[in-house]
Amino acid sequence: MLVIGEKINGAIPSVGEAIAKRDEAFIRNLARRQTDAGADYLDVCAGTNPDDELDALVWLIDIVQDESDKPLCVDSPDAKMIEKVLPRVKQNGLINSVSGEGDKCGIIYPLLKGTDWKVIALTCDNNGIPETADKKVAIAKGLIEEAAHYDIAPDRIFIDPLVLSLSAVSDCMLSFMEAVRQIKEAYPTVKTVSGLSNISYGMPYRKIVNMNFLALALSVGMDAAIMDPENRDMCGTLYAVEALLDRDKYCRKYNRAYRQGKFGSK
Ligand code: THG
Repeated sequence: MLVIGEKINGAIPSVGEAIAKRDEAFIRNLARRQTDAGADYLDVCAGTNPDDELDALVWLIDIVQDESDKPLCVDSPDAKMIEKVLPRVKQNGLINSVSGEGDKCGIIYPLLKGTDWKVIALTCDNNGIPETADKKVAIAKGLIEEAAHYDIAPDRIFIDPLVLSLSAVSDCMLSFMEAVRQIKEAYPTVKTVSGLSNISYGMPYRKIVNMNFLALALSVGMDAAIMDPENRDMCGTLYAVEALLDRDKYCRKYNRAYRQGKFGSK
């Protein structure tokens, strides 16, 4: 499974502060640590202040790609913002994100045409985030079919079925898993991705819920997670579950990661 390092996100209070102060060393440190921890992509999200988003995102992109060789996951709720900052990115990575809302496809998909950028596609539209698997799958299919008009093959698309919070919607994990299954059945080469922490919103001891979310999502074939690559419990879960699902012959990766100190007691 691919790991998208989540830590460079202005919505995290300490990071938002560092962005406001333009504290370069703080951001470099996050980029370095996530790279050393084995992240495949580094998410960069300027966060909550729309007046400063363009300037902040360009600043983040410049620093992160100077510090790390990892490709970026360019994260903004504003498709026009992604369009503006993309020329600044040196190595093709992952756009986070497109969805069925407004004209996002019309802005984002042309950016991918003729490149090897990949894209995260959220299963939401102008009606919001659907609860049922059927509606998630219908939106995913629409986003994949629309991408084909721009010569974007399904293997460049990571569908994010947007899991809700378990404390509010008690079958949200079941509909998430059913959506992943149906999407993969319809498009065997399409990828799937999720953040790991929405599920436990409003619950105590969130990490136990998040870890088990990862395990169940891996069991239906989730391909990538937006997560903290330095979270030792989550890394342990990831390696153990991949081995349990026979994706790690002779548990070699599990054993190596343990020897490298990626999980286990310190
Ligand atoms: N899907 C897509 N993009 C996304 C999300 C998603 N982008 C934003 C968000 N959700 C994923 N990013 C974060 C970033 C930080 C945290 C949660 C989600 C967070 N971090 C804790 C902190 O830094 O304090 C630490 C968490 C830990 O140690 O595990 O809460 O769903 N496409």
